[in-house]
Amino acid sequence: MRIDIITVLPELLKSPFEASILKRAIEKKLVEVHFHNLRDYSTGNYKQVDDYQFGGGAGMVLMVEPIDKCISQLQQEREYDEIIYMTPDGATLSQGTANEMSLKKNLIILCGHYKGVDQRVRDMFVTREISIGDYVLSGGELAAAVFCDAIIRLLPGVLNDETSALTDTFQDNLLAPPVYTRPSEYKGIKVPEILLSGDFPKIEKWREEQALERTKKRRPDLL
Ligand code: 6GU
Repeated sequence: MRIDIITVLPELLKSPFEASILKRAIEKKLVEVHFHNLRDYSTGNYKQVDDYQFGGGAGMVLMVEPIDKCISQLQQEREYDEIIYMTPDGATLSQGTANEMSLKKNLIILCGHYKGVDQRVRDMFVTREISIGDYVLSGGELAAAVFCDAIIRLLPGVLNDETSALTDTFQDNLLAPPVYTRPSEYKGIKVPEILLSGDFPKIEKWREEQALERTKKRRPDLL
């Protein structure tokens, strides 16, 4: 998989890719992530990438021309499966969307900023608009990092234990069951006996029940 991220703030976006699972995925060449500073595609002497909105109103809008130049250049190099615009008015990201996007080969992710991008960018290029929840961030960069993490960890070979993404919360529209590690008793609180029993079919059944119970209690909307 290859991901190209277009942003006015690459420095805000880079560090999540320099640690832990994402770093290892890149080192293992399971994914390539490229950052494109929109300012490098601006025209004119002032490297301008944003401007006031027509009709008046507070807040700047990212201009169509630099984004067009950047996307068009990328599209000359390869075909993209999706051009995704990160925006709070997009469709809320779900595990299903993450699963679907993890199967794609080449993605462009465009990070909004200020009041967002000129509507013509969305009309001309964008194939999908994604939000990470009903609250507003200062820009699409942190949302893009969240989105990338959600898809990269699903790529084959990224997680050590290949099955572990399958038991994640949300993978069956259920929350994950409780987990424990040593010691088996801490300050008088014991790990549920069944987990120490070695009876794996029984343990599996217990986990399913716990997952269902937790989901009923905390997220009945998922059922
Ligand atoms: Cl994708 N962008 C911004 N700016 N705010 C958000 C978001 C995205 N998703 C939730 N809030």
